[in-house]
Amino acid sequence: MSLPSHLDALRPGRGDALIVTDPQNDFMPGGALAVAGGHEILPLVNALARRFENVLLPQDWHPAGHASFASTHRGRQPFEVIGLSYGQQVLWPDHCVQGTPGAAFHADLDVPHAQLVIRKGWHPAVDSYSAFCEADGRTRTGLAGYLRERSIGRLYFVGLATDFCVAWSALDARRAGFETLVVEAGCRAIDTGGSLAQAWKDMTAAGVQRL
Ligand code: VGL
Ligand code: ZN
Repeated sequence: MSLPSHLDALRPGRGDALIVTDPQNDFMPGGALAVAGGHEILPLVNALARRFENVLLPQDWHPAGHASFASTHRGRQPFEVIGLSYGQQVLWPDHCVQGTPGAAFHADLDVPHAQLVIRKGWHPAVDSYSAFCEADGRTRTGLAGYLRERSIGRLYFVGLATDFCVAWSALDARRAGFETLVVEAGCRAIDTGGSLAQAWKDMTAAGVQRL
């Protein structure tokens, strides 16, 4: 596919990375936590990724019985919010269970040159939307250190979902001092309880650029 002109004009270099967040089967239509239109991003993501030397793939990767699954909590339903030890947690359908087909990258994702797959959400008791830091706000994934060691200072985000994993990662990227851009055409949202509007409000306030 040909890129829209504002993306066609991008000339990413050594210090830039494209972060393709969670392009996994369970977030695609038909998946356990389907994001509406999730698969529609793939042609643009594939075309954009060809411009980048540095492509990174966060992968949601939960053990069975994860704390973010509604099924783990007696009497709870998906999309309810409960309090866990580290704060408020949206409960989800079981999704992206380690080693299952739902956790695999979508077959139409075409980024063979991606350099790093970073798995997150593998601590049984803690969720991790962000690729940088778990939902307890303390436990780091090591991604910021990896990027620093490689002198990567500017991050372009695409992927799923805009209002959870993309937004939380982009906010943490800003906190860690990276120049941060979200390519809106390369994202799709879950949008539960006003989460999408809130995510853009928070990202804009934090200095995330909306492309
Ligand atoms: C995500 C909810 C639960 C995401 C992951 O990738 O945005 N959302 N786990
Ligand atoms: Zn998850």
